[in-house]
Amino acid sequence: MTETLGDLLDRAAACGQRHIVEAAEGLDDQGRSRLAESLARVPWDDWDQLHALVVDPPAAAPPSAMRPPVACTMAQIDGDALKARGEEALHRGAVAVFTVAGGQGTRLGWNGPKGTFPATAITGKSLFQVQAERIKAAVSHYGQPVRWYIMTSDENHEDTRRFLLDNRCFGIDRTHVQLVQQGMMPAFDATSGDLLMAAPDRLALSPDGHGGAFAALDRSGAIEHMRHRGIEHISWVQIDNPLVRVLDPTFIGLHLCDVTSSGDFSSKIVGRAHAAERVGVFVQTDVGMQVVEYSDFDESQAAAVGDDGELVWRAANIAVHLLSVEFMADAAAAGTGALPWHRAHKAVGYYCPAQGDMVMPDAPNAIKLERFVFDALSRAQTPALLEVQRAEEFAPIKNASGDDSAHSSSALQMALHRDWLRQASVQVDDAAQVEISPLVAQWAEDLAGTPLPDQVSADAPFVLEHGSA
Ligand code: UD2
Repeated sequence: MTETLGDLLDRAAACGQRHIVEAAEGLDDQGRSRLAESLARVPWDDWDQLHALVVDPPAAAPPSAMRPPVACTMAQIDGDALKARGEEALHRGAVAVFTVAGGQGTRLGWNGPKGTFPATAITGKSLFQVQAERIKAAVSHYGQPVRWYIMTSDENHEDTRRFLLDNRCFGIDRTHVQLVQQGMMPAFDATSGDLLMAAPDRLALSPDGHGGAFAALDRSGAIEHMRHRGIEHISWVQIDNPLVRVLDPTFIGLHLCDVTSSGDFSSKIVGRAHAAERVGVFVQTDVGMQVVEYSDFDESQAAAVGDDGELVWRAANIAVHLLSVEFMADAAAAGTGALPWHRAHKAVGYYCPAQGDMVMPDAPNAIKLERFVFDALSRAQTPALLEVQRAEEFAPIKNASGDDSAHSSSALQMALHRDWLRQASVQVDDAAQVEISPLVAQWAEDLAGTPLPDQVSADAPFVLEHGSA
């Protein structure tokens, strides 16, 4: 039963949020209904716990008794056998793709959903188009429709829907694409713990973290939809990585059949590039496998080097997972309390009722709370890790410049595609600008049988598109 504005304002007052009650007094009917919508997003029943987490957080410390996790490498596994098992699942239509794309992408400074960002080196295909083409390649290869679930948030849901429709889902049957809206959480004043307002008639809200996916998939009926469609596992990928192999039969085979895997939660890792790389790290503890986020690792620990000269904590989380539908259903049934809230200290502009104006702080003034999917690892029986090559699978676009930027990602994409052409005995200039569509190849061996020139020079960009000579 939805609470009225009066009920919600009573709850706000009981939680010491009088500034909101006062703001409501000056609103017209439209403003009052907008404020009611905002206030309905606040988990009032958890107020005391959340307020304490904001104003008096427990000291963050990585788990005790950590040790590096065991991961499989491509050299160790029977790749052909596992690939065959993964292909069986794909031929059965048992695997769907789940793309988390609800983030605000503020670091990129892009005005729109991150999935609309032009990501490929020469043709500038959007991140959504790249993933759509990878899905299309699998559909034509395995002869089965692939369901594509995309997580959005209030901030980008409509724009995402419009973009995909305007682009006719890049050739994917639109009935096979389902947008799933995640929950939102209020932003809190970092000092007082008071709710921040974005305007006189609404709170400052932000997406509740990709860990909000379990509740979102359950609430939207997507889990039931998957069960009904015979989907048993989802391939979980982030929208920000144009090299991500959204359906990798070898990884699927390992997840389903390898002795190290209970088939509920598996992940890909790469070797961490350096001690300061902003990625989470998989660790093994006495209570199971966990990911320690880069923000929770102290510098000395993050830089620790073993006798082999490698980083001790090198198992970088590239956010490529396989989860069983039943594992997700159980995680959703465990309720929103099953995953811990993580605090992010950010600068958030807010409406100040006392001044009757917006305040735009330079320094972080707010606490945002998010849930992370990898905190569900503790619910998995034996999660499996597969180490893959960074150069082949990881070129994220997160920042406007520097590391993990569009520039660094384009360079990595072209280096990989030049390497594939060389493996196919093409002479390629080091400075050649090349782009190979996922519809042509997602692995080097996919180029077998594709007509290729003897050489590619730096004189003109070289693009291999589906159907191009
Ligand atoms: C994430 C991982 C980091 C590493 C890195 C690899 C976390 C907290 N950190 O760093 O360990 O794996 O990726 O590239 O995951 N998203 C949503 N809803 C939200 C928040 C995020 O859909 O409420 C999506 C977002 O659209 C993006 C992905 O999740 O695709 C990660 O975004 P992020 O900014 O939370 O994490 P990031 O990229 O700093």
